[in-house]
Amino acid sequence: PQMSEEQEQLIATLIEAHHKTYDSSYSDFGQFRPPVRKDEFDSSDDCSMPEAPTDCSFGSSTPGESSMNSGNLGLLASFENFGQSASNMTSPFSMLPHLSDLVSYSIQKVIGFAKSIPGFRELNTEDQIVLLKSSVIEIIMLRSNESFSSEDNSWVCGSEEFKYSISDVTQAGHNMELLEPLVKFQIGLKKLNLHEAEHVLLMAICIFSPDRPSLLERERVEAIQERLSETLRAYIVCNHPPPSSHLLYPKMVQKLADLRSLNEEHSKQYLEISREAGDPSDLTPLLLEVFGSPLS
Ligand code: 0VO
Repeated sequence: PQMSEEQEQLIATLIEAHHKTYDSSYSDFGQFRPPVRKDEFDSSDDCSMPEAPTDCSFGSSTPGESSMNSGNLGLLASFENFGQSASNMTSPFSMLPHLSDLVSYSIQKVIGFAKSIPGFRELNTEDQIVLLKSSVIEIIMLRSNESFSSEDNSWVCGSEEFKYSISDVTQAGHNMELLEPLVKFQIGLKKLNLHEAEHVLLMAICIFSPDRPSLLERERVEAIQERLSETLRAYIVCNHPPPSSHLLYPKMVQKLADLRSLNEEHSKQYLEISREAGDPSDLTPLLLEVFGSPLS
């Protein structure tokens, strides 16, 4: 098919909306609560106690009792540690505050993107909320592909401190049951080498999924998704040269299926994290609203 003027305009609108809501310089990341990475080679928690105290009034200082002395220091260290853990133990997930802020910030950007998709504002408010709540983690997984590096399997958002490895996400409470398929998904998506038009259309198509539970007007959602899908197919035919265009559309549809399963696993793990998080304020009010609060 040839692309219509309406389809060209739709793509232009989506690309503009994405540019307004995705900052490729990641300049806001410094406003998030700072990332805290636990040292993998030191199992003891940080307790601001010197490794080898020069003066220790508790240690038996009699010469020849050095083995006994180190034993005392071990006990003392764990005792001090224990005393501090009243505040420390409540935060088992050191990366949670930072990643909560990052995802919370991303949710706001995704909402801004969704609102500028033609047809979204015309839906009833209930369906707008249903579509956003059910798709937002999928859109974050899609948009984060822009910072994902298949070289070292991490999300590179500017500086070293905003580079997120698998280990960093496990330090927010997630486990490999999510991270293994998530990283595979990122690698596979990267390999598709999507044009920007295809990337933004995929996100828009994902938001307008007519099979989300409890939609009031599925047909209207379906009609909008149909228009977006038709535009994507026309774009690929007209602008994506072979061989990479080969089976590109069905491969993109498969990515939407992968996202459903990632969404499901994320929901489970999020629920567990929100239960186990020592401090509820490690999360944000927006996260509690979108992904649910354990107290409800
Ligand atoms: C967004 C990233 C995100 C996930 C699972 C990288 C969840 C994290 C925490 C996660 C996994 C919670 C609570 C953007 C970029 C990078 C930049 O491209 C832009 O929007 O963030 C990741 C997040 C891996 C990386 C949040 O689940 C509720 C523990 C999706």
